[in-house]
Amino acid sequence: MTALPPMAATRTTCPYCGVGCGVLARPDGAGGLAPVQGDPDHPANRGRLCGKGRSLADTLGGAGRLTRARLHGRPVALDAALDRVAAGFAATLARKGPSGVAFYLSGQMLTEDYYAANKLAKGFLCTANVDTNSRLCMSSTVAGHVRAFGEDLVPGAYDDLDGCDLAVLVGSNAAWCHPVLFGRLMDARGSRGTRLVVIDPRRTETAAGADLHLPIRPGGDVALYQFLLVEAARRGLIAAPAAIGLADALADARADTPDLAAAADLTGLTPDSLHRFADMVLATDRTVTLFSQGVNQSGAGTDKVNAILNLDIALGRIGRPGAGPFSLTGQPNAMGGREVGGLANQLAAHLGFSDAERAMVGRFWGTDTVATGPGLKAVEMIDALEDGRIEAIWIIGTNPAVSLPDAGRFRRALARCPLVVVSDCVTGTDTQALAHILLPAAGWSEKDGTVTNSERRISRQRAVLPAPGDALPDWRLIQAVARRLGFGHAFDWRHPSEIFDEHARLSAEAARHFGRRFDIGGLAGLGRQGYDALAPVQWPVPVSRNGPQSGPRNGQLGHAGTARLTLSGDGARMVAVRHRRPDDQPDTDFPLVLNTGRLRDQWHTMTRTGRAARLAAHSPEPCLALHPADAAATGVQDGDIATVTGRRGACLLRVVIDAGQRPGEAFAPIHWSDAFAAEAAIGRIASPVTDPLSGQPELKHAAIRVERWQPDWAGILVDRSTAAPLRRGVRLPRYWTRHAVEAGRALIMAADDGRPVDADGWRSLANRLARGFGAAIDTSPPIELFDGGRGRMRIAWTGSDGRIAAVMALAPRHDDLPAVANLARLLDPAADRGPSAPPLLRLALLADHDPAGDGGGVAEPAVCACAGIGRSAILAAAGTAGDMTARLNRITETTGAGGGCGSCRGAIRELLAHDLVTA
Ligand SMILES: Nc1nc2c(c(=O)[nH]1)N[C@H]1C(S)=C(S)[C@@H](COP(=O)(O)OP(=O)(O)OC[C@H]3O[C@@H](n4cnc5c(=O)[nH]c(N)nc54)[C@H](O)[C@@H]3O)O[C@H]1N2
Ligand SMILES: Nc1nc2c(c(=O)[nH]1)N[C@H]1C(S)=C(S)[C@@H](COP(=O)(O)OP(=O)(O)OC[C@H]3O[C@@H](n4cnc5c(=O)[nH]c(N)nc54)[C@H](O)[C@@H]3O)O[C@H]1N2
Ligand code: SF4
Ligand SMILES: [Mo]
Repeated sequence: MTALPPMAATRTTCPYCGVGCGVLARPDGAGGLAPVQGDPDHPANRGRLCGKGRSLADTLGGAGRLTRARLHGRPVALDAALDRVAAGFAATLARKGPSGVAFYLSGQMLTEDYYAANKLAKGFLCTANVDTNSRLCMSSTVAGHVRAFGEDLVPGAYDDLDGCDLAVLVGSNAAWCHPVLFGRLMDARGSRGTRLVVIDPRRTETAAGADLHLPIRPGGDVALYQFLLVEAARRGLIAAPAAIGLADALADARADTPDLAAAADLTGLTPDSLHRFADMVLATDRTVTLFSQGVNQSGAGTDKVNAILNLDIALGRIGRPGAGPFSLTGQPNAMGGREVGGLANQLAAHLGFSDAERAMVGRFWGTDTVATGPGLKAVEMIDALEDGRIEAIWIIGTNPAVSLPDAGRFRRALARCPLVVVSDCVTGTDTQALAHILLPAAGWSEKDGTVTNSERRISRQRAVLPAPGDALPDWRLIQAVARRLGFGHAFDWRHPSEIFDEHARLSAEAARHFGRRFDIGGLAGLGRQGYDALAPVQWPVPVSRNGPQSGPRNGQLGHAGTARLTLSGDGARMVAVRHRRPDDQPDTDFPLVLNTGRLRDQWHTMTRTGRAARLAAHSPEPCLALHPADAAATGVQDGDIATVTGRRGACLLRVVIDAGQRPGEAFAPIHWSDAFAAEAAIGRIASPVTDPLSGQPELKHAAIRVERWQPDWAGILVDRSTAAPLRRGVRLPRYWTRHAVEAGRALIMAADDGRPVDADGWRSLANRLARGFGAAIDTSPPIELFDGGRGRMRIAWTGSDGRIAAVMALAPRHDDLPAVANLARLLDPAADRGPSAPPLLRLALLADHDPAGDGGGVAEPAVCACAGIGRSAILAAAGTAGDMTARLNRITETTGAGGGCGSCRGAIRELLAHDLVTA
C-alpha cells in the first residue's frame, strides 16, 4: 500500500446505511476520532455525508462500551467466557443434535465476520439455523430476485440515479434513510430535470419534495403495478413480448385490475393520479424504480418485488443505463451477508442446499458435515425457542429483543433458552438483559473488513483506533470458539484478508460449477497488502479480469468490476402474482393501523446514534403520528401521551398530529428500547405474520387502539452522566424517555400518576427520580425553589466536585415545564462557579432560568442536521426577496443549511412554501 502522508486520514466506510459512503477518519489524539469527513474519492458519495455519518465521532468510546466479557452479568476473563460458549454449544449439540443450536446474525457484520459464522454453523456444526436481521429487511427482495433472475442480483448502479429522467420511490423514505442517494437524485433534478414520484401511505419528507405523491393504501403496491402492466399492454408498449411468463403475469394482472376503477379501489388512489402516474412511467424510458421496506416488510413482500420487476422486464428496462428496478439495501452489509449465505435458506456464495452444491462447498471447506437443508428463519426461531427446540443461541450484532416482531413473546422465549450468548460493542441493550454470556466485540473504527453496498460495491472498512479492553473483531471470537470445538484447522486465519481470499475463491468455484453471477474470483490472491489497498469495486469481478486495472491511486488499488448487469434471454422471467390485503386488519377493538419505520437522525435501536446530542435534537421523544381526524375521534391532542395497544403488546408514546398521515393510519418510529424509554419498544406491537415465500414479517401493518393518558405530573431531569445505567430496585415512573442533550449530558422526560401534595412530596419524588436514573449526585442538600400555588418545583443537586451535577423541573403538566436549554445551562461551568459560588447565586440561577410560561419543554429541532440549523434561523435567512431558488440559495449561503447531504432540501422548500402561504 502506498503510504498515506503522515497526518492523512484513513479511508473507511460508514457503518450505517446501505448507501455505503466512504469516510475519512483520523484519531483525535485523545483516544477518540476527530470529526469524520466524506471521502471525495468514494464513488458512492463523492465526499458527501448525512448527519449520521458526520456525527460518527460523537458515538464512540466512553462509558457504555462493552470492553470485557461477562458471565451472568459479572466481568470474566475472555478466555473463560469463550470456554463456556464452546462447552455450552458442545453440550447442546450432544444432547439435541445440530437443530438444537442457532445463530442470529446481522447485516451490520462485516463480510469476513459473516463468512466465519456461516462456515462454522453450516459447515462444521451441521446446522442451517443461521438467520440474520436481514430476514426482517431484505429477504423479500432476495426471494423476488431469485424468482425473476434465478439469483439474488441487483442489475443497476448508482450512476442510473444520476442519469434517469424519472425516479419512482416505492415504500422508501430515502430523504431520511438513504440521504446521500436522495441528494444524488436532487442533483439530477437540478441538472437534467429528473422528476420524482413517491409511493408511500404517508406524506414523508421524501414525498414532500416530489412531483407526485401517491398516498397508497397499505399493501396496495401489487395492484398498482398490475395496473401499470395492464396499461402497458393496452397502450401497446410491451417491449419484450417474448418475455418468459408474460402471458400468465398479464392474465393475473388483468384479473386484479381489469380497469381503472378496480385499480383505484385496491390502491385507494384517485383514477386521476393513477392515470398521471401511468403516463409518466410508461412514457419515460429512463425510469428507475427504487424500493425499500414499504415493499419488503409485507406479507406480500415477494409478490410486491416481482410485480415491480415484471413491469421493467416487460418494458425491456432491466440493465439499461438510467433505468430498471433498484432495491435499496438497509444495512451497510445487507448485500455482503447475502453473498456469504447469511440467511437460513442459503448455503454460501449464492448457493443452495442441493446435493451437488453441498458436495462442492464441503470439498472446498474440507468437511463432510455440511448442513443438509434450510434452517429456521428469524420468526420461526421465536417458536423454536419457545417450545425448546433451540437450547443454545449466539446473537451477533443485532438487538432482537427490540427489533423482532412480537418482541414481548420473543423476550419470554429467549428467557427460557438455557444458553444465550450475545456479542456486542455496547452495554445495556435489551437483548443483553436476557443473555448468560456477553462477548465484547470490536466496533466500527476498530476493525478491518469489507462491506457491500446497494449497488454491489465492495468497500473496505479499515481500523483507525485500537479496540478497548478485551474487545476482539467478531471473526476472532468465532474463530476462538471454532478452535475450542476442534475445528481450528478450518479457521486458521491470521488476518481478515485471508478470510476474504477464501470467500473470493469459493465464489469463483460457485460460478464455475453452477454458473452463479456472484463471482469475485478476480479479488482472490490480493494478499494482505492488496487487500489493505483495495479500492471500492462492484461485483462481479471474475478471474478473467484479475489484476489491478489502475495503479495505486490515493493509496488504493483499483479493479474493473461490473457497473451494470445485463440479464438477457432467459435471464429474467415474469412471475404471476395476485393482490392480497395485509393480515392484521383493524376492527372495532383495534380501529387504527400502525405503520412503523425510521427517523432521519437515529439508527435502529439507538445503541450508537443515541449517544450523539445533535442527532437527538431532531426527534427527542418516542412519538406516534396521527391524522387530525383520528386524533379528534380518539380525544388526543398534539403533545399528549397516548397508550397504544395492539393485539400483542402496548406502548406509551407522545402524540404528534400529522396531516400527512392517511386517516385511519398511525406511524411510530422503531428506535426506542427499554434502555431509552419506559414503554416505547414498538416491536412488542408489531405483527409476526410473514410472507409465505421469504419469511419476512409484515412489520408495517398492525391493528391498534389509541387512548389518551393524562398523567398527574411531568418532569425533566438534566444530568451530567449520559450513559448512567438505570438503578435497579428503584420504582421508575410509568413514562420516561432519555437522550443525550449536549456532550456528556443526558435529558430525561418523565410523567406518572399520583401528584405530590406538598413540597416534601415533590422533593422526595425528585430525589427518587434523580437516584433512579443514576444521576451522579452527592448527599449535600439540593438547592430548591418551590412554587406551592402552582405546584412547580426546581431542584439542583451537586456532584462530588461540588458543581451542579443534575437539575430537575417538576410540574403538574408537561406544558408548565421550562425549556430544556435553560435548565441545561445550569450545568455549565460558566454559569455555576462550583463550590465557591454563594448559595444565593445558585438560587438566583435556578430562578433566573425559570422564565414563566416559556414552556415547550424541548429546544427547536434542527431542520438541517448537517449544519444544525432550525426553522427560525432558516426563515430568517431566507428573507422575502426573490423566487424560491434565490431564497434557497441565500439560506445555504448564510447558514449552510441544505448544503451538506441535501436530504433536508425538500423540507426547507416546504417550509418556505408554507411560510409564503401564511404570510
Ligand atoms: N435514518 C436512518 N436511516 C436508515 C436506517 C435507520 O435506522 N435510520 N436503517 C437502514 C435500514 S436497515 C433500512 S432497512 C432502511 C429502510 O429504509 P426505508 O424503507 O426507506 O424506511 P422505513 O421508514 O422503514 O419505511 C419506508 C416507508 O415505507 C412506507 N410504507 C409502509 N407501508 C407501505 C406500503 O404498503 N406500501 C408502500 N409503498 N409504502 C409503505 C412507510 O410509510 C415508510 O415511509 O433504512 C436504512 N437507513
Ligand atoms: N416494527 C419494525 N421492526 C423492525 C423494522 C421496522 O421497520 N419496523 N425494521 C427491521 C430492519 S429492516 C432491521 S435491519 C432491524 C434492525 O434491528 P437491529 O439489528 O436489532 O438493530 P441495531 O440497533 O442496529 O442492532 C445492532 C446491534 O449490534 C451492535 N453492534 C454494532 N456494531 C457491532 C459490531 O461490530 N459487532 C457486534 N457484535 N455488534 C455490533 C449494536 O450496538 C447493536 O446492539 O430492525 C427490524 N425491525
Ligand atoms: S447516507 Fe449517511 S448513514 Fe448512509 S452511508 Fe452515507 S453517511 Fe452513512
Ligand atoms: Mo434493515
